[in-house]
Amino acid sequence: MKQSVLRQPSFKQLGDLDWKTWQGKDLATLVFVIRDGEILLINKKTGLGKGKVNGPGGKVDPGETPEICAVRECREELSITVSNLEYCGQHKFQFVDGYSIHVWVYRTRDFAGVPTESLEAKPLWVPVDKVPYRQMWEDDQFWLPMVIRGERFKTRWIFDGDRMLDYDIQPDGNNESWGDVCDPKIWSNT
Ligand code: 6OG
Repeated sequence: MKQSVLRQPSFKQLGDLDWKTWQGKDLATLVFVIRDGEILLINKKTGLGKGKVNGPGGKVDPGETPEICAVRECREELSITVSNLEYCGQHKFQFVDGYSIHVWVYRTRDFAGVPTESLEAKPLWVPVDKVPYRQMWEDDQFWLPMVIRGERFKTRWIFDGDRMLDYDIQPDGNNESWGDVCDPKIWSNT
């Protein structure tokens, strides 16, 4: 009988990797539109994280800047044109199977068009204090509240498939305050 070969991951913790020379195999973006106390999310229908709730975004094409990619992905996935993107932070995701992805995160209050379902994504607006973290990647609960509050970050993560094994979040300054979404009344219970 054929024996299946179990490959042990060579790293499980952040300290098992040399982060100074780390480079993501892919470069990608995430965009969060926030307006009137609500955040625009998607049910992701294709690609990495299919079946999860996430922000619109995707892999950066050759020759694109992350910001141009962010605008293009929002057009392709939701038929909206986002503008005045604010940089929020970046994630270094390392998976134990060897895959890695470096993700730039943006937020904005400004867009044109009506968020419309595509083959890649179905839009959903949710109140900023009712984000469905249990339907999202495990990391999101740690940093998406920072995006909403306007706190920038630099993060590193180790994942085994869907399972988060280790992480580090470093604060990296602040975005300009958005009084409406950072309303203390909304945040008093968190
Ligand atoms: P496409 O396959 O759609 O690009 N992504 C993650 N997003 C979150 N919130 N958490 C993660 O934890 C993620 N890993 C990847 C970045 C992949 C999209 O998936 C996002 C891109 O928007 C591991 O082309």
